[in-house]
Amino acid sequence: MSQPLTREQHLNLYYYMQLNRQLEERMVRLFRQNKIVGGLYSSLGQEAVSVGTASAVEKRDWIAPMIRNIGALLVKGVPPRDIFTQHMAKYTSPTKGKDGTSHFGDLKDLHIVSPISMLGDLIPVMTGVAMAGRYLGQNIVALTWIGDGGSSTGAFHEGLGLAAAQKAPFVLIVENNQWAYSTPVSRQVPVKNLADRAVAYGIQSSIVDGNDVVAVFNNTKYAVEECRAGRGPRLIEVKTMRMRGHAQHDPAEYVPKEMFDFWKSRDPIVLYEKFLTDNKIWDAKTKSELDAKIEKLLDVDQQFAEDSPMPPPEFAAEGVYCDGCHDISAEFKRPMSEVTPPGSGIDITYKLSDFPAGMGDAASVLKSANGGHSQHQKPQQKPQQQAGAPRPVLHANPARQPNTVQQAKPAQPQPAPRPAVAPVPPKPVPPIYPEDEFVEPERAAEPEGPRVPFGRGPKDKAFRDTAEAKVYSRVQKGRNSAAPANGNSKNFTPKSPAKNFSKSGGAKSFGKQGGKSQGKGGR
Ligand SMILES: Cc1ncc(C[n+]2csc(CCOP(=O)(O)OP(=O)(O)O)c2C)c(N)n1
Repeated sequence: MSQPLTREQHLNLYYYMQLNRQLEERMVRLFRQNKIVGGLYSSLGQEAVSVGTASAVEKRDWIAPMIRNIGALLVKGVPPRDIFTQHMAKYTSPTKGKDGTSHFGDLKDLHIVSPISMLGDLIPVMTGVAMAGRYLGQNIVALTWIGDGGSSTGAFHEGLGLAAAQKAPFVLIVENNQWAYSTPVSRQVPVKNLADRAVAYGIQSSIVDGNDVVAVFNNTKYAVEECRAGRGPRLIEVKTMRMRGHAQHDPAEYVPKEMFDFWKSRDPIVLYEKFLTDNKIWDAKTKSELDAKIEKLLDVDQQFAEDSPMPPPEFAAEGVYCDGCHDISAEFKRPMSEVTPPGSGIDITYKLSDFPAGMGDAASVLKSANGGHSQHQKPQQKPQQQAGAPRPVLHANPARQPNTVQQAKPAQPQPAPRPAVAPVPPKPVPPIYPEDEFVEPERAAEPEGPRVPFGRGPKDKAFRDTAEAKVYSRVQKGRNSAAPANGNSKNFTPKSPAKNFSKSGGAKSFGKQGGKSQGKGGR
């Protein structure tokens, strides 16, 4: 885990993070020139997550990136031109212009499963990939990413439950970038650390500073090794920050400025440049050479994409259904006889060694919980955590505290015999985000009683107290059959109430018109 990186590995981490950033910056410019056809989701500030995690898997391993993991595609070997052409929907793109974002993969060589837009679905899919790899004797690890928002989907939990029960060699990176669209984590998840969700599935997890690329790399490498040794799956929560809106259309005005300022001071590339300089891993010349290499590559690939044609119209009808385009077959790395009958035959009856004590512990747990008696007893209350109690501090260097929060410390692998670069002493990092200072925006108090199905502004509140509102809400409930407050159900018909109670008209205009409406019939 704490094995020091070689100089080449260090420089590669920088190269891919910077390539990731420069590529996306160019795509933002292309978007503004109206040359990007699909959505563009920035990973600004999250480059260390994509690059650090993807660098920790091997060529044989499988990844399934999400929208903010362009860096992982680059590390796995996808050339920038594929990402340019894909977003510009060019005929030269991996999907030949049929998709405008990053819905493409490479099952044959690079072992990349295409993103699935339905958040969470990649978790059961990649669990399946991990299980298939084990079945075929490939000794591979499967890895995917999920956002903080995506960690609340059903598929997340179903998939993780399956992975845990099957002990699948599967690594799940929970990319906690603090926001799901405009919803902060604290408003959609009742736990502080998303890594805690692993506890429910009995799997190991850790928390890492997602802006420290070496920490991300080391932690993921360890998780991958654990999986390969048959001790998976593992969940890693990386704490980072989405430094732009959800996509290009979103200026993210709901994010407190202080939060951006805080995370800007922790920019992963700036931090890593300083690290490389302080530890004499590079000098100014090396940096400018790497930067020039990136610029040259992007110049060529961008030009290629811009010069590429759009797909011909008739192509829209082609490739809709698979007509044998996928030349994929199971690659057995073990004798097939091991997994086919009779070799695979098992005795299907379960055996209990010492029932009831051995009955999955249920009987013994019940016995001790009841103190040997059968009646129900109150479970012991856990002491409440005191407000203001110290929060767990994250450590930049996982060597110091590999599973940085509550998990058991794993065995330390032996250091490499001759490290190219001396290991860096662990340094404390500031708290990831001063959450205690995060003041929620003021919200109007929820009104008591039934809600009039319109706005919730002060005007609406005033309206709610009026007699018309009470009548109206009944009419809405029962539509035309509802009786107004005076019991005159026959004649009461509000005249286009929704229209009248518009922004311009407000409660007043509805009050007047609605109250007077005494027509016939319904709407
Ligand atoms: C099952 C599902 N629900 C809703 C959406 C729409 N959607 C796309 S991205 C997104 C926000 C995701 O937030 P998060 O998981 O935190 O990832 P981030 O965008 O921050 O990287 C939502 C709700 C979806 N794609 N899939």
